[in-house]
Amino acid sequence: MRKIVHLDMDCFYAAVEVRDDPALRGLPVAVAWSGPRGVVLTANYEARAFGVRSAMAVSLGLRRCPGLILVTPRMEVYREVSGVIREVFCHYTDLVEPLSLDEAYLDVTVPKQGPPSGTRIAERIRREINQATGLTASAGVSYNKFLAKLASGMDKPNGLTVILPDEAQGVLEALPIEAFHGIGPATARRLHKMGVYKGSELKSQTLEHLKEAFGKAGEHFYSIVRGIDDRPVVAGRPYKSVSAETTFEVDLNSLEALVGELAPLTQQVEARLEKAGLTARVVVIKVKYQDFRTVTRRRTLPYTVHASGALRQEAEGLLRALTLESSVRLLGVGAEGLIAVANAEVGQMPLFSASG
Ligand code: TTP
Ligand code: MG
Repeated sequence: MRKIVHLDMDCFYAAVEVRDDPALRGLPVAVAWSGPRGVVLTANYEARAFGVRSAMAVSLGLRRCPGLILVTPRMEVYREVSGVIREVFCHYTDLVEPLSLDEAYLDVTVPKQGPPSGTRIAERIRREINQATGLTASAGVSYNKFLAKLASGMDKPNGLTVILPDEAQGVLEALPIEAFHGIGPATARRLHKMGVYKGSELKSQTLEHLKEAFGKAGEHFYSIVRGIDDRPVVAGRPYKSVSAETTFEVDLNSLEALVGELAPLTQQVEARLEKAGLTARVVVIKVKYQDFRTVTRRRTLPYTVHASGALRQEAEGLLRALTLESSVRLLGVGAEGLIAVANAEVGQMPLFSASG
């Protein structure tokens, strides 16, 4: 049986800002790009107590928490801290799969040093991270990735949760389906319509039924609710693409209406690229018609979508070039051709030939 640890820094960007400016300690802080259309990247726990959340408009954050202190992101500092925590991980295993700057899976089945206990290794890693960075991390320990990630979120901040094999079934059965990683709001709504609100109810669905309703994702749901997840921890797996999509409550039937839905999607993609320290050279849009037929359009850019707003502009261009064949139930935006920002910054010139 494998020993998997999922580590996740606590309110990462905000924690770095409070660490570096002690005057902020104890006050509600959000990290956000400035401007009227700014979005909260993250908030500390003081701000979360007022209902301030990641991906929330700054304007709403200020309404919920009038005393909210806004800090501009310092990506280079977050990247540096990210490097430090990755070094700590490597003291224990080379099987480290980063998910973003502040989060990683570790396979510590055969650790390089330390006790042969996933729990005690996770404890040591949390302590070393704290000593090296002054920041806290939460950890989850279990026998697969899905359960380890679930566990790391159960006692945040600064917590450690272990899900043992004989506890997994009970935890999963009691879990509200929204809390299953990979079940988004649209899927959750559909499951609710099927009368499925928690794990035990998901578990009572047949594989055939779930496949019919959700395709390949349905098979995944069938497995994870049984605590089955054979995905290996793949060291340093690079992202191939980053995307965001939304299923509309009511199908849309004009390009204009679709264009109006782009901004939150491109902002999510931009935020995730930023978080991973990546930029992109290929923009993709995806449109799913009411009959589930899907079309995608992509464009390779002669530059990276570094500049804020570039992704939105390009996605809008691709969308406007479409002729809608019927009403649309889902819109997606993706970024591919990903490059580490560190490399892209060497120059604004394309790093690869335009045909690549
Ligand atoms: P998360 O680990 O999702 O959040 P967090 O570390 O701020 O808080 P938690 O204690 O719940 O783990 O994301 C890590 C960082 O990534 C976060 O500090 C800011 C950034 N981020 C964005 O830029 N946009 C987003 O939508 C999210 C969710 C995070
Ligand atoms: Mg985090």
